[in-house]
Amino acid sequence: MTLHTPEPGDAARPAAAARLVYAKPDVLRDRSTHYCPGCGHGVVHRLLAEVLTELDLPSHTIAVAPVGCAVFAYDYLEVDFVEAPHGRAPAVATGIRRVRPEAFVLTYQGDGDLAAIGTAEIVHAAARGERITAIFVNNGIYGMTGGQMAPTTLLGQRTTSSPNGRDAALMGYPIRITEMLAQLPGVTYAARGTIADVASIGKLKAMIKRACQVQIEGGGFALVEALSNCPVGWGMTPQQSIEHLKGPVVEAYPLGVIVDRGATVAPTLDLGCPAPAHPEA
Ligand SMILES: Cc1ncc(C[n+]2csc(CCOP(=O)(O)OP(=O)(O)O)c2C)c(N)n1
Ligand code: SF4
Ligand SMILES: [Mg+2]
Repeated sequence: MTLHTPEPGDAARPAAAARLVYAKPDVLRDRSTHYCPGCGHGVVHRLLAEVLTELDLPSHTIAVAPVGCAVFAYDYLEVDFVEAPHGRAPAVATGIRRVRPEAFVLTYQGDGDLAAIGTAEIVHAAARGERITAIFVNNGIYGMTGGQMAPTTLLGQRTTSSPNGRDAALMGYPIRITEMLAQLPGVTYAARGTIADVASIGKLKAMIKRACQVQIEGGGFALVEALSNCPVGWGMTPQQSIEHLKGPVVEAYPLGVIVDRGATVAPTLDLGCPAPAHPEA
């Protein structure tokens, strides 16, 4: 990025005004996205681009794109991508890990993708302690297909397939899948953040960075859930959706680091399980 260098007498632009406050990382392509106004996916893309750049990872990265609104992530992030069928990103990433042990392997999935059709894949990739960094964008709905109920949909939430609100007796309870996965010994790191406000975005970035560092340091499975919004699917303005995110959504899905077993520490619970071996680390 070229900065304006003030000339003597350039009163309109004093030297202090040329201080660089923020620069878009090159890995975030300079193009507009297909996301709806106010959608949180773009924020998560930016954080990923920043973290990959700060850790010097872009040229080593093989990412796996989901099916869902983020299906075009490969068009926005300048890293190698493989497109997985709906829900199968962890399985595809496992294959990449097997054949490219030196690569930095990243998955990006929505909640329909990860917590519904792909439940088996995420559970078993986590249980195997795959050395993968998984980004899970939970907006509590199937955004791409028209706002149907997902496993993560809040009780009482109206969706196109729960028009009277999600009823536990009929439709079951929301799944806190990150807490479920965190119990598995193969999971080195699991955390939940949100894009709801500036301070939270900073914390979410730190979580994503930690999840990437775990992989670099040879740890097991690392997962970051990003609570996000879907103004269109929620039937709200972007501002209303952010207020909803900060209120009922965060209440249902508490923020913070759920587990950090340390990259080099053998992850064990009271299950008598040995730590997964990562000979390539
Ligand atoms: C095997 C298969 N089943 C169903 C679909 C239809 N489908 C596409 S995206 C999607 C849901 C996406 O929701 P989510 O993963 O939460 O992503 P979001 O759009 O909310 O970001 C579904 C059900 C599909 N493409 N492939
Ligand atoms: S439908 Fe929802 S998740 Fe998809 S782009 Fe629009 S706001 Fe984002
Ligand atoms: Mg979703």
